[in-house]
Amino acid sequence: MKGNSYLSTLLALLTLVSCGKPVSEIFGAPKTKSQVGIIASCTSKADAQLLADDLGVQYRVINEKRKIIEFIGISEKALKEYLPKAKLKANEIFDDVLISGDFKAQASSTNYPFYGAHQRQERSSNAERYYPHLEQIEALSVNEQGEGVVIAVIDTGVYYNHPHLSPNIKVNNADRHGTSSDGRDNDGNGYADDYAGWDFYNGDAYPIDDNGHGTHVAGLAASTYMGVAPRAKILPVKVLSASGRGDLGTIAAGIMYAIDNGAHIINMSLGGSGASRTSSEVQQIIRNIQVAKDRNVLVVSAAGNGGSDGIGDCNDITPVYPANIEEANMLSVASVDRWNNLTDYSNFGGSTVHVAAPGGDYFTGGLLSTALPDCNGTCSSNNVPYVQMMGTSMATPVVAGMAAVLKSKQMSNSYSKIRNALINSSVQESNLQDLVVAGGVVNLKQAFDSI
Ligand SMILES: [Ca+2]
Ligand SMILES: [Ca+2]
Ligand SMILES: [Ca+2]
Repeated sequence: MKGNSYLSTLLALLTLVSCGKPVSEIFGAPKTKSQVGIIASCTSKADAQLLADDLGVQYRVINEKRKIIEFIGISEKALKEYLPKAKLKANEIFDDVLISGDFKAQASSTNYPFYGAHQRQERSSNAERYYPHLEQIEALSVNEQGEGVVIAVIDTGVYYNHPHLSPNIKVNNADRHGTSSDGRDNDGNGYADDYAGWDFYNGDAYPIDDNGHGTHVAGLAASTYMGVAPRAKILPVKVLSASGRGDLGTIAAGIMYAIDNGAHIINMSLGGSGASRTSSEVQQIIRNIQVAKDRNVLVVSAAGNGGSDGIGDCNDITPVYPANIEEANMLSVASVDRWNNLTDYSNFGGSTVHVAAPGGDYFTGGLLSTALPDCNGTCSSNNVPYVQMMGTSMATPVVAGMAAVLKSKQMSNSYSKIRNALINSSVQESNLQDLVVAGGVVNLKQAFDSI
């Protein structure tokens, strides 16, 4: 019988291994795409080694504690055929993340109302398969989901009618959109008809995303389906143009709006190194972040993607704003790959970049998250576009979502308590010691247990 013969093969190999057969384990991140393998969950590292030896392939331990192993030099199909025989858990093989490609930008001049929440779709039951970053930060082993917490996404806007985002949009019922709008500022907050956030770039009440960046960011933090905090609310604040550009003054205004309209956490996946700290616009942002601090709001900012050459720079030497604003409520985020190595593009800084989180890499692709629709305005509820993107822009909302979960555990948790928990509970990595203050990669389970 096949099963028995395999069992004996395993036993024979066990002997061979104990007699000093060369191990096939490899260390370090891949250098080329061909060195990227298939991720599987094994019952133990010893099993993985037996399997790799038997198949004549190499393996790399991605997370020993959680027994996540990468097999290099074998197809997913072959591994799937083999794993059940080896009594490993074949159902936990990851694909390289699915779905990528084009998304269509909408015309920035068009105002699409928020037309109401879709039926909530809970987090994907096989989230670790398509959203491996959730597994990487151990988000799936924490039951708290960010309920009651508001994350302001200060970005290119948010496609708030996406079925996996619309149930989580923070709406202002005093002011209304579309046919219910009256052109008046009914709640007296200074913004007429700001039902679903505000568009500071175009100066209107419809912060719909005309780029795609902000929608992707919002989904990583708090999509109902794959967000780190799938029950947190998203406050859309558009400060960047359809091409992803903006100015610091507009961003400063967006920060103030977020503070005044219920944000507990502000996500800023934006920044630049051109500005001087003494410029009036940077000073304005500093003042607004100080106001956020007084109101107990945590600000999570992208460390940056290496400037014009795309190779990560040191923020200790070349400051990026707003990430480099040294206020106690600022948390600056670098990006690591699937193997917890700093990505080539990510900025770093042993004293100015605080934490590192998964942000996608060139070998395995970007993080998968919500995208703009390929229809206009009100799309059908089965139009659920997704796209991959990579950058510190993606690592940042992963951390913002984690902060929301830590906040919802106990709403009285202060920005400093949350920030310290994220830094101090990071999984230590020797190669990140001098690159980020935390010396490792954020981990939601550990942060959650520590707070
Ligand atoms: Ca208003
Ligand atoms: Ca109104
Ligand atoms: Ca608009």
